[in-house]
Amino acid sequence: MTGKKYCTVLIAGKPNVGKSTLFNKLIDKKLSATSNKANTTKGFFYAYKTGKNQQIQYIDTPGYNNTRVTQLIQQVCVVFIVTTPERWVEIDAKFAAICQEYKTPTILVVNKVDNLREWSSLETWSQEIVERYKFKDVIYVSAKQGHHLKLLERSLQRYMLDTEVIIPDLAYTLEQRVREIITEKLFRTLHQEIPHNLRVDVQVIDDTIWGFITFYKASHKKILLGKGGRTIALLTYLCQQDISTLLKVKLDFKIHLKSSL
Ligand SMILES: Nc1nc2c(ncn2[C@@H]2O[C@H](COP(=O)(O)OP(=O)(O)OP(=O)(O)O)[C@@H](O)[C@H]2O)c(=O)[nH]1
Ligand SMILES: [Mg+2]
Repeated sequence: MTGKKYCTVLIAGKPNVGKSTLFNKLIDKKLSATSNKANTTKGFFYAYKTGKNQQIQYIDTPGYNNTRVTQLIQQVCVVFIVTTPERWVEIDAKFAAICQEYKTPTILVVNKVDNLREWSSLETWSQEIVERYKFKDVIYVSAKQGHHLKLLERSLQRYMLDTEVIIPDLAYTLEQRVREIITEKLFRTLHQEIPHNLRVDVQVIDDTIWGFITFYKASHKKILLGKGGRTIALLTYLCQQDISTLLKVKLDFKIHLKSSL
């Protein structure tokens, strides 16, 4: 044995419970887009947190309704089922039952406890779920504030595998990172249904990063532009800020709207 440990963790849960916020905090990077709109995350994100003698792979997911999620349950060491206080619904129960069926250890992660005013019933509520769905542990966290994330990491220790291999961090391309930044700003700036109906592509041409946003309805173009071009200017500004933080240098960033009418 080498003393090195490795673990893979699937982060699952209903839309909007804070899966991506938790993922970004755990890996200490802003990788996955977050917003207060449901279904912001469209794909899967894989990232590693590498310590001196251990490595944890976290996987952010687009929600329960995906066959890949079900496949991953069978491959990972642990599943975090993320929920918010006293919001446990049938779809959570169904997913927890699938994890039980595959005998994959699950940890109940109760997020957004910073919003909680009344704690008295939380313990009874969570204990009932823990017992019914055979969760190995329950951890109350605030992903946004970064509270209790160490407890969460600690809860993984007994599921770590002994392995010699330390895998280098998966490098997402600049285009992939910028695409996620633009997606996040679209979700944060526009109304509920619009970002779901846009396509984002990124290309680096000479010294400029171009974000191509394809729209499928004339009304969406109007909304993207905003009055006197205000919305697109705000979007460009917000993206530019995150891109500068990411690259540590200022690269020119432009948005181009493309019609698919
Ligand atoms: N108050 C509070 N808000 C949080 C916390 N974690 C996440 N949020 C907010 O909850 C909203 C949803 O967060 P996301 O991380 O995008 O949620 P998600 O589960 O990945 O959502 P989908 O990708 O749409 O499934 C965002 O507005 C976050 O800022 C938390 O610990 N406390
Ligand atoms: Mg998400």
